[in-house]
Amino acid sequence: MKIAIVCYPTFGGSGVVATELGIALAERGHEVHFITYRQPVRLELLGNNIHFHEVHVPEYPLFHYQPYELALSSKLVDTIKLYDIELLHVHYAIPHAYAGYMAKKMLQEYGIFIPMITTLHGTDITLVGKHPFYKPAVTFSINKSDVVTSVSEALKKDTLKLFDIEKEIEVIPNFIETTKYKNSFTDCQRSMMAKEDERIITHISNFRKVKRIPDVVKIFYRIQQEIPAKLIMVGEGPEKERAEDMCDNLGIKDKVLFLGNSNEIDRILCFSDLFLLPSETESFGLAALEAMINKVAVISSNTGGIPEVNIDGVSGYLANVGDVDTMAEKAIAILRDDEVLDKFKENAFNVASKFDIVHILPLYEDLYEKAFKSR
Ligand code: GMT
Repeated sequence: MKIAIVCYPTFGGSGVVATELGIALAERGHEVHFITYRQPVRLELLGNNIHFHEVHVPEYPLFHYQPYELALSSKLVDTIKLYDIELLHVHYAIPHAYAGYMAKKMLQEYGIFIPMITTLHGTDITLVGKHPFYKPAVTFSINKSDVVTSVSEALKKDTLKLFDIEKEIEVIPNFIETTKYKNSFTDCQRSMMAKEDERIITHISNFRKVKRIPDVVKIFYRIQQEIPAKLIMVGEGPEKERAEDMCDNLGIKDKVLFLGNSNEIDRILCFSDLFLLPSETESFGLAALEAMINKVAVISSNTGGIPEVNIDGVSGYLANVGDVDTMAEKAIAILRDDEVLDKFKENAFNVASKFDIVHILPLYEDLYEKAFKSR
């Protein structure tokens, strides 16, 4: 099938899911066309059946806001016509499903009928989409999609609660390619990061408020009072400076490494013992899944879709949002004993394996087939 994928190309779960899905579809013989404003961060290899088309938005001084949706829907029309694309898969209701619907309508003028799949990732629903300024457009875009998917049962429930949805929502979780991890890294450079007797705690995110970065620092502060440990913070975002100041004020700055954005998170996760994800809300928590497949136990909040991924008492522990005391206490319980830690690490890997792409990809392909046939 010839498939167009629209996503946000930056660091962040939805872009990663869209990119990995596109790569896997291309490996299965589909022709995949990414259409977005920049080459997606994890899309390194372009080839015969994997293409990237950049959306350009000309700057015009009269406009206070440059019209990205307009440029995107025009680019969709041109690309779909030029490459005879058969199906459009947009990740994020805002503004992608909205622009996709316009493209669909314009294409009908040329006698082209293309089905649109919309995947909801969370921020488009729980954080931004529910705002009254966007709500009518988001509701409309979801209802006008031919197929709608959400990345967790929790996100499906939130969507149905927040919007008047007439469409069936299919849950297709985030996924991971386990074969990549079977033989794990042979050059896992743990000694560069910590001493032999130190545990390594990791947090990876885009450092937005929703990630509750101060909680990460507070949990680590309590852990290192009991157990020798280092904290590795990966990512960039608005809360990073505050976290750096906190570490300085708490006198732990020599135990915390801020690494910035990384394309090689597996190299960091391979020597990590524990992953912290105390988010305010999280539709799935792809970062936790990526940690788990690298045999890293997880301490997280019990919000949104996280309990569908991190299983309490098995792959780690969960606590209420903001309950840093319980999170620290549970973290220490896992980290204190080698045997306990090894058990949680092994369990984390086993739970993560259930989200292998081999189970998830056919779910998308089935939906594509159905949508294509019902054009
Ligand atoms: O929260 C992020 O780190 C980025 C965000 C995004 O929009 O890309 O991630 C969302 O989509 C991911 C992929 O489906 C999910 O795993 C994340 O949980 C979700 N983030 C939130 O719901 C806050």
